[in-house]
Amino acid sequence: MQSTRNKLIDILSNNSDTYISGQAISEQLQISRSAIWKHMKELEKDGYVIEGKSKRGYRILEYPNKLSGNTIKWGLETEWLGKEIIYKDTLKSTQILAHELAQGHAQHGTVVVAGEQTQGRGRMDHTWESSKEKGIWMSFILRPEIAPNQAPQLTLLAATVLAEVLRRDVGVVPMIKWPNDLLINRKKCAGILTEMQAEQDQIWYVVLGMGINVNHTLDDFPKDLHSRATSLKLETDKTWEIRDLIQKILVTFERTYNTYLDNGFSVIKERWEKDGFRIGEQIKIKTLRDKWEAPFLGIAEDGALQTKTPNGEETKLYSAEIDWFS
Ligand code: BT5
Repeated sequence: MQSTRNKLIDILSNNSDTYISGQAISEQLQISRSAIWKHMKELEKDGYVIEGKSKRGYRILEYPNKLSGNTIKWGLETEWLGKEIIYKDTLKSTQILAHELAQGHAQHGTVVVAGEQTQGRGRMDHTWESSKEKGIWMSFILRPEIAPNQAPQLTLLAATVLAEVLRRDVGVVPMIKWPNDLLINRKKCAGILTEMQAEQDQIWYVVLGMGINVNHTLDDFPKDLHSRATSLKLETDKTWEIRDLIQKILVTFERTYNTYLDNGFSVIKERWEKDGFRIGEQIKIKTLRDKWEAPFLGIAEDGALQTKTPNGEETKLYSAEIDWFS
């Protein structure tokens, strides 16, 4: 249940250009005018700047700089993604909380964001470094009506979304390394982790996590990542507003996801392959059992890596590392 305070912020946010009268707020929230006034004073203590004019009403002039569910929602132009945003200063992992919420019936499009993660995770129990307020650490809860074997397509879809935002809004040249890395100048600046709960032919839910290094300097990374990780700040010499980037990602993700549901994976595949790292080249491949070199032929309709076995036969791989850093 949304608190009265959050509902009040929603009402004010939806009327950001105009004043909304105390009477209208009181009717919508079923609370007295003096209760509204008290809520406004509390919001001001939290850094909201609210203008109140007699006869006209209230409007928000400024949101607090600090990230919160409400500040991320302010001005967010999506229809379903991020209608519910849960923000925590510190979490073990946004994936863990998102799984808990999804099992408790959180709605499709719920977004979990953390200021820092103490146990951020990658694939196969890898660690994901998520230093405090330096990056975007967030997970989406999705309830897609697709078959479980199509879920890997969502990782590739998310990668094309990040590539689009990085190119269009940050002005860098991104490359997508199969299946889930975003590289700038051959260094990793973002990773995606898709996890799901499913039964034979039905997905219960997907938790899609994204970690993006935004305002890190080199010292914010552990030493072993210095030669292979990067951030938007390191690449552009600019400090980026995290809230603004989150909104751009949400809007672009929602649009791309809708396109995917309407038109299928082929549009995403085409976009992915345009930015795909080392497509057509000879790559190093590592699976649980084997290591070998083979050509990267492209990605299959189901998101798998198309390549050749050590014996030279064409094959599809669903889980592997390519061109890892040794
Ligand atoms: C990934 O795994 O790249 C997926 C990362 C997903 C992180 C998000 S953050 C929000 C959500 N909550 C979570 O707990 N996770 C998701 P993988 O391909 O396995 O890559 C992990 C490897 O990347 C590590 O083993 C390191 O070598 C490297 N690495 C770790 N932290 C990094 C960072 N901040 N930047 C670049 N590389 C990093």
